[in-house]
Amino acid sequence: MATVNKNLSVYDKATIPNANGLRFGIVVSEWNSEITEGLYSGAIEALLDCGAQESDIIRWDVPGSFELTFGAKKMIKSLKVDAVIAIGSVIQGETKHFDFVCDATAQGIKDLNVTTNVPVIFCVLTDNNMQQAIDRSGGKHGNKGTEAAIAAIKMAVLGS
Ligand code: INI
Repeated sequence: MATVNKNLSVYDKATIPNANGLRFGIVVSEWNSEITEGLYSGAIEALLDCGAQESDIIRWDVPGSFELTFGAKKMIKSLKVDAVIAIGSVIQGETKHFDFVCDATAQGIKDLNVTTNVPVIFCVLTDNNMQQAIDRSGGKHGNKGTEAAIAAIKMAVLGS
């Protein structure tokens, strides 16, 4: 059965590998920056809480979620990172643009996971409205950035 309203910020530290010595890249979309900055804060806090060093976390910004794939690809090629977190927020508007951006972003990140040896974590909120995004970037449903950081640590260890 699907988990209903799982709080995205809850994790059991005892079950998470120590992230000390692992290197993380974080690519952040500038669109809906009030949301993506909340996701970034959640991710950073969890990485540090689990033992990652600040000097081992590299942030790059890209204009929108559509550009996350290229940013993550370039990061994997230019830097030695153990995992990349791709952070974005796409909010439904009046046109089909939402669907194209969401599809391309999800497919692009999936393709990187298939074709490179560095895991790329999908930390992209795809919401019907701003309130849903607020609720998931440090609001009542927790922070998807936290969930993404925990996934990044687990996948970095799996890939190392
Ligand atoms: N990009 C987002 O990250 N979120 C959005 O909500 C959004 N909307 O609504 O248009 C968005 N569009 C920009 C897109 O990601 C690209 O940056 C743009 O198309 C240039 O390639």
